[in-house]
Amino acid sequence: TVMVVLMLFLLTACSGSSTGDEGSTNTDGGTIQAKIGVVSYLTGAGAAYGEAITNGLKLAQSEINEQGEVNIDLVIEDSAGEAEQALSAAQKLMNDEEILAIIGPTLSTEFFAVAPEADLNGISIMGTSTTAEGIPEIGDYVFRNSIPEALAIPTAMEKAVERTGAKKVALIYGNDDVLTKSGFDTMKKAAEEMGLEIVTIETFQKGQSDYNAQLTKIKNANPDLILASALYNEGAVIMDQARKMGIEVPFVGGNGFNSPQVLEIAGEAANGLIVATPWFGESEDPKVVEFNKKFEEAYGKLPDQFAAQAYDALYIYADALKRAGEADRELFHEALAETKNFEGLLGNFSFDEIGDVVMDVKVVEIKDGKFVEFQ
Ligand code: 1QQ
Repeated sequence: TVMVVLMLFLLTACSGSSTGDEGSTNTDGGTIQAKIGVVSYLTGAGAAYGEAITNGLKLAQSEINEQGEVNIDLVIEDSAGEAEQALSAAQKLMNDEEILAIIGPTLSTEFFAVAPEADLNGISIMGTSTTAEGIPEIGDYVFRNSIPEALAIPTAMEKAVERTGAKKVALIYGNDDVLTKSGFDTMKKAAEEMGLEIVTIETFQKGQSDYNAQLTKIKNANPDLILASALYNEGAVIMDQARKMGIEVPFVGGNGFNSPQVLEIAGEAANGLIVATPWFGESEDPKVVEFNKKFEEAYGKLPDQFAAQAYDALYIYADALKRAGEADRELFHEALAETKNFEGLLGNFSFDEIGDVVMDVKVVEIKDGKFVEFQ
């Protein structure tokens, strides 16, 4: 009788999973099936961030699924860079019982609207590009694999000051975005701690196209270095207009500048940008070389930091899913939180106790129209 009961149990379990009425705990022939929801900035002024992210995710997805242990279905929603749209997209995803966990949204501004809801619903959510202060602190189910500005910016500033001997700095930041404000707070604090003289602080808003007033003040204050906290669109235009006004000093930027779009928009005016990142595309690490090759074959261009972070993020999810053993939100959450010493494109990665990143950061600069390692 024990055998019969066991067989009946196995039969029901199997038929349950193959017809899909087990919800998110599908397994198919030993392969763990899972649906991951993605909220990404795919249309509008910052769409290149979301394009890179979703391309990185899709490339990882095809490799992971080919390996066969898990099979991931991505359900991708556009947030247009807007907190409200990000929230309604995420709510739609969270209402789907089959969605195991979420990746995104892209901007910290959006993430702060979405992550508390995911946390309340017991759904793990991971930012792959969100670098403002306070992200993992939102809750137990909230993670990121992007380097916080609080770590990245001071690293870039120290290197820049070391090489240039800068004493006077000017600050410029977008005051209507969570990330650009947070990056500014970090810049100001670091400047004070480093004993730098802040000669002026200027602000701008999203979509602004003329920075003449701000840059005139900066030029007159004669800084040795400009600290800029901006997304790529505004940041690139600021650099372009600064160079046209004869401001030649280097810029230290926040994470928003880690996009090839800066070069695309500002061209030669982007020379002299210094920024911290975990990603260096010219690395000879075989994993990076292979990723570059596959990415270029698939999308006709080289990957950037945002693509690499997203690619690693899906592998981190797949790894947690394998350890969870089934696509169950609770088991997945426990396994994800235990991620330690994951070896990705961006090097060795672990979560700390609150779901923030433990990883190394590099400093790069734009020189002769190219991101190179900062010397
Ligand atoms: C944030 C960022 C942006 C640059 C992501 C694209 O770091 O909003 O946190």
